[in-house]
Amino acid sequence: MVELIDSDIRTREVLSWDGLHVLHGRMSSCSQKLRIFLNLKGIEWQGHEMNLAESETYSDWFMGINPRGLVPVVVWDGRVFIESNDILAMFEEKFPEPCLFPANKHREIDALLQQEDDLHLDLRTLSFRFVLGRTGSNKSSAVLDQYRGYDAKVAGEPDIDRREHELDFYERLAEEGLSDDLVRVSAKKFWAAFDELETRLSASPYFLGEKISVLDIAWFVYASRLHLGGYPFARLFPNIHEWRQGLASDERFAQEVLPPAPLQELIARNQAAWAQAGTTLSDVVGL
Ligand SMILES: N[C@@H](CCC(=O)N[C@@H](CS)C(=O)NCC(=O)O)C(=O)O
Repeated sequence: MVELIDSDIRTREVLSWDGLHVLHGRMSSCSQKLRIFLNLKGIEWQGHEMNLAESETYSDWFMGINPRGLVPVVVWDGRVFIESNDILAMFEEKFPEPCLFPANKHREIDALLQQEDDLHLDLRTLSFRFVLGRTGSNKSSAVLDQYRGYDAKVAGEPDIDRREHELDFYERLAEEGLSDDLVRVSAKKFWAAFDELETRLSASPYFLGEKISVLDIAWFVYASRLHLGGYPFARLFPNIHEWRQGLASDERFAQEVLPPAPLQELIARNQAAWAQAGTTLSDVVGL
């Protein structure tokens, strides 16, 4: 569990917030996963939406509660938690009903959630290019330098590794954009993961059997994002297609992955233009 200790927390005002607060991003996949989880558990929370396009999570204020500059963050009666998968596990322990981490499957869940976390920057790559239509960086070098330079700690230790990971992504984005080659590398990793998930879904309606688990939530978020980007699930992975559609008919899932109206319009415009130019996700990756 990644919980900040008192000396890590520089934005002291959050220590006096009452109740459960979630700092999140509307289109952030980890935030969507957490919101769906909270919906299924029926847990009440107060939201603080961060604008990722404007790099709000790199501000002094936000870095004072997450030295990694990432959403989601949970502030709960003066305690500050980061890392979405750890946060889900904590809520499972405190709110066991309905069970979303089946007791006998912890090892499998850990492995598949780790795989999901490892694919995070690949999702961002495909998402930026085929959902947001963004091929350049939204973060200036001044913003990145400031982010690198924070003397921020997690559990009292310098925490530069996670930031380096983000910096690599954004610096490469600024220098090289999102080339077809980069997109293909990311899509290949997803292909391998989906191939495995498709097989699981041929044996049962959900990834771990008859009941929805945290894995369905996590992968629903990824599949929904790629669906927005034009990923041809119906043609390539019919079980995943049906499973995603089934979950999307539940408002507790659907409302959290729905892009705001202006983004929906942008996606529709971009998809039409890419179809005409022969540069959709399927065209570029050769799906
Ligand atoms: N391992 C972290 C990853 C969190 C993460 O990467 N969050 C992204 C949004 S999904 C973020 O805050 N990005 C900020 C940005 O790119 O400006 C977790 O699971 O909480």
